[in-house]
Amino acid sequence: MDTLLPIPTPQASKFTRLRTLLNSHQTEFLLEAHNGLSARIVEEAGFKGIWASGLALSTQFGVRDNNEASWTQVVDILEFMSDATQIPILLDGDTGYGNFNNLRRLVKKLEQREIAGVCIEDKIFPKTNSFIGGERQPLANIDEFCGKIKAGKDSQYHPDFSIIARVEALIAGWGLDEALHRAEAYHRAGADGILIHSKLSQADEILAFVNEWANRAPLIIIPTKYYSTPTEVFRTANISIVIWANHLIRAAAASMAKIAKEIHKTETLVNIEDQVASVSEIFRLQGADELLTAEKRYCKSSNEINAIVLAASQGEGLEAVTSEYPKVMLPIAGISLLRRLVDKFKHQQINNITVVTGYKPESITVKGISLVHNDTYTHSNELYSLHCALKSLSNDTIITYGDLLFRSYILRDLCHMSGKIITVVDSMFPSSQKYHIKDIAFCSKSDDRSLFSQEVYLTRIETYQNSSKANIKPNGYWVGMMRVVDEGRNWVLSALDELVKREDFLQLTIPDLLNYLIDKGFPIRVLYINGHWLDINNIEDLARAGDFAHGYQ
Ligand code: SPV
Ligand code: MG
Repeated sequence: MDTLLPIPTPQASKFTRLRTLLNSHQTEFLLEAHNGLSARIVEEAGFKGIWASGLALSTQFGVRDNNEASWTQVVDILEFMSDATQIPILLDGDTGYGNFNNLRRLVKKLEQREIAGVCIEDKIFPKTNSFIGGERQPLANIDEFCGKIKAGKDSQYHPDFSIIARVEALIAGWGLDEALHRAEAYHRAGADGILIHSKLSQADEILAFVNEWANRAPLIIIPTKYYSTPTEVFRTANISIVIWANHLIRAAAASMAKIAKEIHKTETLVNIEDQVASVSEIFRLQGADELLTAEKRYCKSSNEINAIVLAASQGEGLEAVTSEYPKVMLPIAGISLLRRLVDKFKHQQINNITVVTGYKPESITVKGISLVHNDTYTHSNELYSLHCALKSLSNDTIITYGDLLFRSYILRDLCHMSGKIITVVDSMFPSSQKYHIKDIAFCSKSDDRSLFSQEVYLTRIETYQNSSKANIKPNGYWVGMMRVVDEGRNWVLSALDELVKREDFLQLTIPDLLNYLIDKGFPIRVLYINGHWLDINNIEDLARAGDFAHGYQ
C-alpha cells in the first residue's frame, strides 16, 4: 500500500477523504449509522467515516435485510445522513440492487448526495444477510460481477468515488482459494478495495487471506463475529479499514426496549428521565442553535419587536381593589389586564415581553413574560421603571403602560407605521374634564382622519391644569403607548444618560422623556386613533373596562 499519500485538507471532498482512508498506511475505522441522528453521533464520537449498513438500515425501517426496502428508500435516508455530517459515508450497497445497469444508476444517485463510495457483494439479488444460512447462499458469476464493477467505475463522475468489492466465498463455504481468485478478479476489474467477510468467531481464515493477499489492494474487514480479536492484530495485518458494522442500531434497540418496558411497567417517567438523552441534547443534535442564529440574521420581521410594560404601581385611587396585587393584575371580565395585554402582543408576534414590576411582584403570575423589578417603586416614577428595563430596549420596542385596554388594530398599526419614535395619540378629545386631565398631546397637525398618510409630529405633552398652551387647542391624549425604532433607541438612551443626572430623575415620567426629546429636536411621530381604548385610573374606569372587554374582545 502507498505510504506517501497527500494529507486531505478539510476542504477535500467526501469522496477524496474516503479514498484517503482506504489508501492510508494505518488502520482506519468506520462505525455504522442508519439515519441522520446516528450519523451525527458517529461523527461527534470522532470517527473519520460512516458505514451505512444494510442490516442497520433495514432494521430501522423494521424490515428484513433481504432487499425488502427499495434502493430509493435507502438513498433517501442516505441523503439525511449525508446532510447531517461532514465525514464520508460508505454505503453497504448489497448486490447493487440489480445488474450492471442498476449499479450505474445507483452510483450516479449516490454521488449526487455526496455518498463517498459503495460496497457491493458477490451474491444474487435479493440477498440475505451473511449470518443467516450463509453457506446456502449462491454466489454471483465472477464475470458478471466483474462487469458490474467495471460499469460502476465507468459511470462515476468524481475520480475518487470508491467501489469496494465484497467477497462472500468464505461465508458461503467455498474456501480460501476461491476467495483469493474472486478478490483478484474484482481487483483487476477496477475495484478500489476488497472487503473480505467471515462468519467465524476467530479471525483465522481472515488472517490466512490477508497473508496470501499480500497487500495487492486495500483490505476491509467486518469483525462482527470475531469481535474478541485484539485490534492490534488487524493493525499488524495491515488491514486498511475495520468496520464496526451494526453496533449503534443494536445499542438503540437494547436501550429502547429497556426504556419502553420500564415506562410500560411503572406508568411514570420518573425512573427513566436520567437514563435518556435530555430534550436539550436532542435540540443540540438537531442543530437548533444554528436556526436561532439564522433567524436573527434573516427573519427581520415583526416578531423581532420587543415590548416593555410599565407595571410597577399599585394604582392610585384603586387601593381598595389592589391590596393583593398591582393594578395590572386587576381582573377585567375575569382576565387580568396584564394577561390581556400580553395576549395582544402575542397576537402581533411580539413574544419578547419585559414587565417592570414594583408593588407585590410575586402576584404577577402571567406566563410568557420576563420580569424586571423596580425596587424604588414607592418613590419613583415611570421613567425610572423604564430605566430598569433598558436591557430589553432593542432596535424595535413597544413601550407601554400596563393598565391599557385597546382594540387590536391599534397595536397592529403602531407596528406597521414608519418612524424612529412613534406615539399613539387619541384625537377624540372628550368634553368632560374629569375624564382625563393628564397627558394631553399637542401635535404639528390635528387629525384629518386620513389614516397613515398624515405626517404628524408631537410638539408637547402636558397635564391639563399646567398647560402653558392653555389658549392653544390640544390635539388629543397621549395613550401611554409608543414605539422606539433603530436610531430612536439611541435617542432614548442618550436622553436617559442626561436625565439620570438630574436630581428629580426619580419623579420623571415618560411624557417628560418625550418632551426632552422634542426639545432636542428629535422628531416624534404621531399615530392618531379615535377612541377604542381605555386606561384604568379609578373605580369608574374599572366599571367601564368590563363593558369594553366584553364589547371588543
Ligand atoms: C451490514 O452491515 O449490513 C453488513 C455486514 O452487510 S454483516 O451484517 O456483517 O453482513
Ligand atoms: Mg449488509
